[in-house]
Amino acid sequence: MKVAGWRQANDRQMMANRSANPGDGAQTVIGACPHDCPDTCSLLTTVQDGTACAVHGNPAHPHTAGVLCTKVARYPERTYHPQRILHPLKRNGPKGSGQFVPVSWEEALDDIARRLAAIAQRGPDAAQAILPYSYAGTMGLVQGESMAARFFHKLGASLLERTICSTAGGEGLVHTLGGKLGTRVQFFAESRLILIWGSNSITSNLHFWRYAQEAKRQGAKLICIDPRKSETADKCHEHIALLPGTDAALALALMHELIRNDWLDHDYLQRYTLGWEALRARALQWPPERAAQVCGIDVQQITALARDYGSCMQHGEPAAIRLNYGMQRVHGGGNAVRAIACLPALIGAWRHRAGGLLLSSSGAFAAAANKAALQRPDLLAGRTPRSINMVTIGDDLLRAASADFGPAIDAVVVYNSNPVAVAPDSAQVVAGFAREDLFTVVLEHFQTDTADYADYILPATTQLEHWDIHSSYGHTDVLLNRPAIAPLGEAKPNAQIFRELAARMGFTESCFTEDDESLCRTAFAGTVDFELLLRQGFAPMALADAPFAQGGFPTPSGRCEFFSERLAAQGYDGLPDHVPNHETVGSSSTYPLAMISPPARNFLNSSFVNVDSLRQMEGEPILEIHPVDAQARKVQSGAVVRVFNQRGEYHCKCVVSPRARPGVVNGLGVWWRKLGLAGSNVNQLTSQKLTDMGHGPTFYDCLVEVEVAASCS
Ligand SMILES: Nc1nc2c(c(=O)[nH]1)N[C@H]1C(S)=C(S)[C@@H](COP(=O)(O)OP(=O)(O)OC[C@H]3O[C@@H](n4cnc5c(=O)[nH]c(N)nc54)[C@H](O)[C@@H]3O)O[C@H]1N2
Ligand SMILES: Nc1nc2c(c(=O)[nH]1)N[C@H]1C(S)=C(S)[C@@H](COP(=O)(O)OP(=O)(O)OC[C@H]3O[C@@H](n4cnc5c(=O)[nH]c(N)nc54)[C@H](O)[C@@H]3O)O[C@H]1N2
Ligand code: SF4
Ligand SMILES: [Mo]
Repeated sequence: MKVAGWRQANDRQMMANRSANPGDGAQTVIGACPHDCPDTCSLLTTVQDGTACAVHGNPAHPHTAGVLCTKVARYPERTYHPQRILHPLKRNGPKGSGQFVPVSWEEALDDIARRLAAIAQRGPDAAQAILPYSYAGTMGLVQGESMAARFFHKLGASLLERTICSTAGGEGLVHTLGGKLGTRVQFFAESRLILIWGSNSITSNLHFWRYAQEAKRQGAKLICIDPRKSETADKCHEHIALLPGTDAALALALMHELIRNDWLDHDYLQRYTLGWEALRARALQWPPERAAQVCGIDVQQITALARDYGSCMQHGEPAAIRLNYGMQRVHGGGNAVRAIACLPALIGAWRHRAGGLLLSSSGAFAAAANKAALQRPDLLAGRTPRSINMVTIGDDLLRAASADFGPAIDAVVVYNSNPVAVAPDSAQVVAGFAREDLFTVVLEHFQTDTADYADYILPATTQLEHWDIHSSYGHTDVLLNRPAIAPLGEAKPNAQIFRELAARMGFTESCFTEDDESLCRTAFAGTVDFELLLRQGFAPMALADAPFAQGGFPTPSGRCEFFSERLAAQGYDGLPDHVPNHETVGSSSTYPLAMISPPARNFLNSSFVNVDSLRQMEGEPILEIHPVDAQARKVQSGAVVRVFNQRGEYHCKCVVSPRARPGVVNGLGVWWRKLGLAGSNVNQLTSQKLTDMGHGPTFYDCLVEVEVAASCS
């Protein structure tokens, strides 16, 4: 088999990567942070005698500036974790019991290939009973969707709608600005007013926060718009604690005030936007009094925010908005992003490089990245498999075959994801993965909640052990990751595992033998200088400073589309509007509290929960509750509470705190279920209902009730 020599080749490459550091014998290897974080840091790994001793931020990379977050500063602790999976494992107990025995790679891969082939050979399109389930455990283009996508395309497996994070906002942005594009992150340092909207930047976007702090030092005003009084809200000049899912109402009321006071850039509106008259009429239906009621905030907070935002550009001072995905995990998430994305055009903020808005910069790489070359959709050869939405995996694993659905899902191959912990409505997800007749393969570093349900766990390499190449959704540089150490134990890169499975399935196309370094070269071939990446680890994309200073929106009309013909043609309202939550506060007396579950600072989704030093910093799974709501329920800080709704119950420690606003409780982080207090996490309560656009999840659109747990009262 051609692929057999991969490890020796990898070792040779790794040795060549190290730049000698004379004196102490240590070497430094340049890499990239693989995690699902907008910052995509450039890493420097110190290697001594084949062991990675430390990982630092690369001072030469402007966005990283030598600084890493607490989590990845502990990457060696995660990599050399005593519970790292280093050998293939085969289940030898009931499903979900977590009992496994080591097996050889030969035995594991032979059996997996045989079982997948048996499903695929049942008949035409039968391979759709096989589902790949993957997300952003690594954001790398190679260990993400390259060889894996080729494998599943050739097989004709079901496609996966990768919707679990950002599709609602992504669609909202695309239908307004034309792409996932916006203000370049470094120019926030020159802004005079920054709205940090649905983003706890200190936790989830630290390197943006550096630029915001620089602006603050230069006299800029920072305003945080977030139901939770987050660590970022603490450091801003103002905090607007609106109810979850009411951002579009706030944005429309801001427009109302901009119109009423004529804080508008009429020239920009006339030249570069589409549908202004219609949006104007819509916004005039949203006086601040109406929005204040919907948002659960004071009228004056809205009028003051409008004055700050509207008067800025009147004085020639740029105002910029940092949106993050936190505010689009509700029913109206797509509309909310659309409404907010209209605002900069009203005041002409795009004219300045430090004005405008940033939700995601990933569109900057769209033209340069050779995704089709990496993923080879042509291997489908005319077949059009169904798509399964990763948000509704709970229901879909339990669905029987039907004309509508197609075959039942009989096999799942999970990589770069932990669905049993991160997908909504855990009761259904767990029941699905617990099916004795479901064949489940999990490629992992650790025995996660999902791996517990596997038939086979295959040991995957970490970022220190493999090649990869990265774009970013926070900045606009491409980064290369070189392996710093040899794979631990018998671990293999995802791409290698799929190469070896492809060989066993008899896939003979030459694309199934392309090695990882070559895949890295393929990713940006012809657009990014690979030699530069090899030398310094990062390469900036060539982009305009102020993308929409003179219009040029990549929408069908070339304008900022307040009104979207494309959305109207799909049966949507062509204008942004406030779309109430599925589970609106006040609509249920049984479950009167809204629960949001934003990221914990020391975890990254469910990654790092098993790293002891980081878990110790987080302490225990907690629920923040406002003193008034706590008193009404006689719960005190430190008590174990039962948080419950029609979908299930979750036990955690209660923290009575003004970080929670009245009527809203905050369950922080996606804990591993088995490391929580009673074997579950917040997703026991969240629903599989979808967003208005993009088929996204509604994690923060969830009503609950809270009481002191019986065992502790
Ligand atoms: N430390 C850490 N960093 C992370 C992550 C992590 O888990 N931990 N996750 C990573 C991932 S996957 C992503 S997608 C990115 C972005 O991840 P996001 O999930 O966008 O993370 P945050 O920036 O914390 O934004 C969430 C903020 O939105 C607030 N929020 C919740 N509902 C609403 C609402 O309806 N309206 C408004 N205005 N605000 C609301 C929350 O209280 C929270 O402070 O961050 C990444 N970075
Ligand atoms: N309640 C609630 N739920 C949420 C969220 C929330 O805010 N609240 N956030 C949502 C969001 S924004 C997201 S993006 C999703 C994230 O969901 P996921 O993308 O599933 O993220 P993680 O939980 O970090 O799980 C990633 C897994 O991939 C593994 N991994 C990492 N690198 C590799 C590799 O190279 N190879 C292999 N085989 N495995 C690897 C890690 O060990 C880890 O177990 O969760 C969502 N779930
Ligand atoms: S998780 Fe984010 S902040 Fe931390 S090292 Fe990675 S890219 Fe940088
Ligand atoms: Mo995410």
